Amino acid sequence: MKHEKTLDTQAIPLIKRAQEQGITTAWERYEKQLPQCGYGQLGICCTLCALGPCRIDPFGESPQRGVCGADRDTIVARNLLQMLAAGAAAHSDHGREVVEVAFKTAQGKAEKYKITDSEKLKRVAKEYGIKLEDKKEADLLKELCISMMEEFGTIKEELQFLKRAPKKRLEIWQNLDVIPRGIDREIVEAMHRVHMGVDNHYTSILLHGIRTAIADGWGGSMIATEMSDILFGTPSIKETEVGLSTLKEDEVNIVLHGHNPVLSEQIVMAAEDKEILELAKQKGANGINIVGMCCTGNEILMRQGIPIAGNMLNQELAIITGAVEAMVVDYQCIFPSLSEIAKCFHTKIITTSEKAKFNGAIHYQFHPENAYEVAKQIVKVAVENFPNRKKDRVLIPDRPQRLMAGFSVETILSALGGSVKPIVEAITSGKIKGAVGIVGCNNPKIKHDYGHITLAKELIKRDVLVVVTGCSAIACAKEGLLTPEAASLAGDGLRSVIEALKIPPVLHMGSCVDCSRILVLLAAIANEIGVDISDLPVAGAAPEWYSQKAVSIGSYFVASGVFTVLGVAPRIFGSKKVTELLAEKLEEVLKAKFAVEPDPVKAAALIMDHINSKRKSLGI
Ligand code: XCC
Ligand code: SF4
Repeated sequence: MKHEKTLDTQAIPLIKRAQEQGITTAWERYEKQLPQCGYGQLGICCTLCALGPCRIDPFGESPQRGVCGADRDTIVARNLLQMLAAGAAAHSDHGREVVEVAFKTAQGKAEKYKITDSEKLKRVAKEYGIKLEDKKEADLLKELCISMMEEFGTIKEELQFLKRAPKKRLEIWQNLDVIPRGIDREIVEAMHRVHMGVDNHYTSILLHGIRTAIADGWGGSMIATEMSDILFGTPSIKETEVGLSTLKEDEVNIVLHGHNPVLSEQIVMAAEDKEILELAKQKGANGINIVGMCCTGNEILMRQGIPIAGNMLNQELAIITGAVEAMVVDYQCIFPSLSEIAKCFHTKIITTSEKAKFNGAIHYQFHPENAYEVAKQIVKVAVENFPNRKKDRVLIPDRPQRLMAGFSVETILSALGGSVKPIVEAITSGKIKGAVGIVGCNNPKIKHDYGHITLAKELIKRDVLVVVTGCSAIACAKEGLLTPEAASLAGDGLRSVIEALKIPPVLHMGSCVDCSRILVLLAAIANEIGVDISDLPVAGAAPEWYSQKAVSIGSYFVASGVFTVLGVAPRIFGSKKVTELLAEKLEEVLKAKFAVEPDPVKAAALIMDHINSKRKSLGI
């Protein structure tokens, strides 16, 4: 079965159904936007202040300046920084929320939460210079939370986790004066700089973008990952299923969508509550089926082995199956269209975060103190909604796909016998040519999942180990690339390595904030060889990115020394200077740069050239 919009065979019948029933999805809404504004695409439209909106003539005619006098370079750079700041803020605010839940846990105010990985707690506390002595775990957690909260403010001069970066990378950051001082501070300063009449030099604006992105990757996101591991457990290998077919005909289906694991973990527990299971039976259901969506889905997949229904462009389709009793959302990447689509079915859209409310949704306010109660209420709402499901309107696609996930750095290291040495040896011997992180979203500008899957296949075929996060991981999972059997698609060298370890050629490392795990892994490999990350035969790619968070992720990859290829053009081409800086000049200072290549086959070729040249420089 082929389709022009998606590679996901399970999505096809639902896209068709939507068209037949006159339900609009992101694809049609995108088409209705065409042609998208040319000024906007080039980044030369400025709406920052009320002297505007202003735009620059792309062909050099008049006007060449906004009312305030800003030129195209300033406007493009400021727009980009504003996007990046929103992305860094989203990741970091999520991180802060996890720390807040941990803090309440340490104080005994959030009784349903507990410390799950106490070894990691000790390890991270030590990194923060906290004396372990014979402190109680709760006290240790409290001290760690306070230290992490300080990272957000202005007390410190540099973030703790930057020390995880190779020495050479730290020196590069120091010389360029882009060491982040505090996570919130850099984000606020970014917003200050984009105010009319503040930072008007594109280089200065973009360098602060680099600083803010580092504060996300080595700060807010890393804190989110580490603290989630401490509270909910560090992921280990899990096998389960992926696709819209994970929804069940005879059970209450609850989809958990968004990014933060703090409530979803409780919902997973609440769905096992005897009283509620009994109620489900009374309502005629054979059980309660929890499935994930996007990165909340990735979080509970990585830690609890919960099946995952799909990625970003699957969210509307899940409702269109007619089989979802409740879609529970926290924040980020949740289409405002969901409550409209839900009106055509019996599905209830349940919002849970004070900062992410939706028209037409029911709101259940989550607090760490009452999390389990709220979780139980939500599950109950879903169960009670089961009899409203119209059986003749249910369309659940068949053939779920198996997958293996849970590859935290800890799990990868333990699979390798405790150190990165075996990877380094495999890379040195040439069995593995290099490693590439494929990350990021879906975007209707690119055929759904095509960018991720094609790039991953092209790379593993050429003996490149691929690691994935976010919606990219889910795309690859749907194609079966996250199974050990996918070794048959790998080149001989890579195949020999992964077959011995019984792991897939594409390793699922987690959610979007878990791109920080990729940084930790890269740093470990670089430190083992005694080089910088930029010396390694590695690259990053975001073939179908859309979000502001992806701008931040791409930027901290490049800031960390990783050549990064984007599949969707960023809105910078209205400024030659900004484009040159990001695609060329950054290399001189950061030893890494961006490239844009919408065709994943060509992107693979670009990446291979890069990997081969790095191998040559290393003399391997
Ligand atoms: Fe969102 Fe994280 Fe992008 Fe997917 S990948 S569309 S950001 S859910 Ni991070
Ligand atoms: Fe126009 Fe300058 Fe205001 Fe932007 S900041 S809208 S370019 S006047």
